[in-house]
Amino acid sequence: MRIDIITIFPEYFGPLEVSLIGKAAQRGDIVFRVHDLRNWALDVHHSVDDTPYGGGPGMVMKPEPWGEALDAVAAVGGPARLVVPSPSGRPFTQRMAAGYAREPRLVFACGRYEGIDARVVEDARSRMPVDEVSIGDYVLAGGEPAVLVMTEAIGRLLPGVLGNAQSAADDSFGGDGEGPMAALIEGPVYTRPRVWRGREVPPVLLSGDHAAIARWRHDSALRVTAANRPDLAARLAAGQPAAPGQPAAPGQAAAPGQPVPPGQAAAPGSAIRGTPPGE
Ligand code: JD8
Repeated sequence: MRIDIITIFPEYFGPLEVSLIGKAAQRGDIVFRVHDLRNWALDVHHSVDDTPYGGGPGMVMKPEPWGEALDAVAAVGGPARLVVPSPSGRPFTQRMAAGYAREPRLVFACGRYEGIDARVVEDARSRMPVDEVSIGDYVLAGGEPAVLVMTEAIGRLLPGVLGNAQSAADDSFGGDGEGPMAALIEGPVYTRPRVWRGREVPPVLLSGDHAAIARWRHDSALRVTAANRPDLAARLAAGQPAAPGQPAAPGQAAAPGQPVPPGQAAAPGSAIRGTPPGE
């Protein structure tokens, strides 16, 4: 798969050389091309932003550099889907990550400031499929961190990138956003030593009884899902383990989750895997 990224901060994408994704890129399983938008800012000052029509705070990204950049990037490397991170986009889900992992080519357009002049996406839609996507309900300063998040979620689903295909399927939300784990988040995990600071690993995990272990893990997953994700638990109870946050149809909002009553949510960090030493 080929991934092009257009940004005013190419240095932001250093992390793509690290870890699982970095190794996949070294092998050529993913080809990353990071482009500096200013290469297409053709005025003397290489400006990429201007004041918003209608007034208001901040600056808006000018359409001309984006138009030139997208024309140039789309002209090489075969047909592509354009993905534009935006706080007002459709929610990015595991199901979308799985769909993107099957595309031969993605182009990500990273906005900054108050966003990109809306005509850029309109214009691009006349030539290629375009998705405006949000990675969550919080406000970032630009699209770059969203692209790092999405490329990691996509990259680890590519054939050969994750050592063990089963580990993707067993993930929270499941490998493709379908299947039995689609609406469950994972329970706690343990490694040696068996007793650490007086805390024992649940004995069932040492029992060798694989059916009992599978039951325990499923129960743990249900418990953590109920405590931390009442929205997912409600879907499970209704017998609709659909991918979370997935709208029924494009442009239609997903069903809102129930808020967590104070005191009902698990304590911060409980049953959530902490950072093991050396990572
Ligand atoms: C792209 C500019 C910042 C957006 C004013 C300051 C995604 N889940 C997400 N939250 N925020 C973004 C996101 C934010 C962005 C840009 C993505 C480009 N900003 C602007 C408009 C309002 N802020 C995002 N994916």
